[in-house]
Amino acid sequence: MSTSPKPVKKVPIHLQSAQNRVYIKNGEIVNHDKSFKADVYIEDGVIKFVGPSSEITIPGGVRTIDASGLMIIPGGIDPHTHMQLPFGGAVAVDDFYHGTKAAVAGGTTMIIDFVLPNKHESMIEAYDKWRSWADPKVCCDYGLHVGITWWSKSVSEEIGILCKELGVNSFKTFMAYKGLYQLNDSDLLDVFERIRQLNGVAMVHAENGDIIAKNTQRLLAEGINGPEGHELSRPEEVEAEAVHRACVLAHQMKTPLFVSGLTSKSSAELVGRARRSGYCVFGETLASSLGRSMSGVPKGDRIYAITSPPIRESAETPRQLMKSLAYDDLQLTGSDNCTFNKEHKALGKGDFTKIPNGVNGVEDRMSLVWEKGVHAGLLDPCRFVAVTSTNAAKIFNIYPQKGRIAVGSDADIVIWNPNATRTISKDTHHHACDFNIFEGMTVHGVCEFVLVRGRICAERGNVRVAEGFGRFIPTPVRPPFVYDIIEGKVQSQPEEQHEEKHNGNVAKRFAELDIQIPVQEPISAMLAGNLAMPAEGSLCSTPSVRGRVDGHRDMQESSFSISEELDRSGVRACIKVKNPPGGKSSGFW
Ligand code: URQ
Ligand code: ZN
Repeated sequence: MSTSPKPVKKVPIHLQSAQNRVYIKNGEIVNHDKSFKADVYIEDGVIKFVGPSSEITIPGGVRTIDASGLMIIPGGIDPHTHMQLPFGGAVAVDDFYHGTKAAVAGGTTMIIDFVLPNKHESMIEAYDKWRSWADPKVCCDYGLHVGITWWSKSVSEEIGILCKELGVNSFKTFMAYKGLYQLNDSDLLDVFERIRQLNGVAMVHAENGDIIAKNTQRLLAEGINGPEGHELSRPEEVEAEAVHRACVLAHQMKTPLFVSGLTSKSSAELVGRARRSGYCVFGETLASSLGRSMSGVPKGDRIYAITSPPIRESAETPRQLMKSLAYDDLQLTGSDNCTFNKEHKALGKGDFTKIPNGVNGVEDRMSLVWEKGVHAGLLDPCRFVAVTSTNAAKIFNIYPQKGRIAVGSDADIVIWNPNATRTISKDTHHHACDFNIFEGMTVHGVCEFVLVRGRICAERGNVRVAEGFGRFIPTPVRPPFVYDIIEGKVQSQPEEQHEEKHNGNVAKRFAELDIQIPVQEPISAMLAGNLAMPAEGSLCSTPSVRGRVDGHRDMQESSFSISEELDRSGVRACIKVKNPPGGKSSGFW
């Protein structure tokens, strides 16, 4: 048997102008399903090589970045932003330039924003308006969800055109904002049915708008008109009731449902139970709810943190929501970035219903999830990638173009320093807003470099974006990650993901990898070299990827396969569906 090493085929690199070629060496690549050491070569905005340096010859003139001790992760995808949204008598101050500059500064390289038509406004005219706002200004790629704020035959026809011709696959409905965006159950059923017919994804803002209206009337009549009235009008159960109802309505229509902006443990648990009952539902929580609570906030300062659903009072909520992300009761994080200046918020002095709703989050989401998740020992780095990038790419059907470090994927890349810290402040953030709801918070997890389609847009804190460099990214209908569940090919969440089994899984996984991490030792210490990453890399402890029921590679897995020896992705064969959607399940309450 030959003992001499196999001759290694060198990958020829054609000479190109240097500015669009970057080589990243000595880093730890972290995808949602595994992490491993490899170099990355980028050309023309696309990842052309992932592998050991021995397999590639880099000519001179290529920008080389030494990522020793750092992580190479897919750029964040924020599926929930409202740049320059006209709302509550004001216009959000983060326009598509400032908002995407802030996104890039924090390691997010794609946003998915919302077209929100006024009632009786054409969906397509509203879509064209948002495109005219965004296209000339975005510094990173973006997609669009479209809000269904009213319902009629013409709306039904227009969303068909949006799906078939205009690159939209997801539609937001509101159970709150009575008189503005809210739909009743009958319309929600029709909307969900139509979305299913189009192989789209239904989204919902789940709060009971009728209860909110009633409570608001009573609070104002009792003279409670300060910012504290906002959360009093919509306590957690007002969200949980709507979450439950939305899951049942969508399940009855066999429509996949994305519940956006969850703010409480009770709602997250409802989504987890629905998933374990076979419902095709995904849950998102937000930087604002993960990063802080309203506990101990003086009354006068509350006005600046008004958003809907609200940031909750309990200091326990951020950690509870992070655990829900760890257990896969929730699948991803957004920001709901919709920023207003102090003068706008003051419109609601004396009447909390007039405070424009919305806060910042798009710049700090990645660091907050790292700080409260990975550094706190609740998420492993792979799960961090899943909940900040990959799951959004899969749900909205742009994976693996987005959401993965792999040959052929867009070079949306963050070189992440897990142990560096930064202190969040309005004095240093890139938002257009004159305050920051995380002011003074010190967080672990900092971008050393951010590449947007191969262009270095942030380098060691220096942000150099190009207005209009971003592109609109169509989101095609029938995302396999979603519709394989609807069509009964995979289960939305295997039983063993749940909390009491999850902890066992994490301990078992670390034992298998022979990593003795003291329970309270944050995983990022492993990345800091105190605990060596196993040579073969590590598999995600809470896999968010689901293989096909026949055990073959998940169709979602990158078709740009990294050279075989590196790509031993731990795709899991899935468990056969027990209760197909709309089938025998008897509810999940
Ligand atoms: O409710 C939303 O998501 C939009 C209208 C922004 N406002 C907010 O409070 N998040
Ligand atoms: Zn929103």
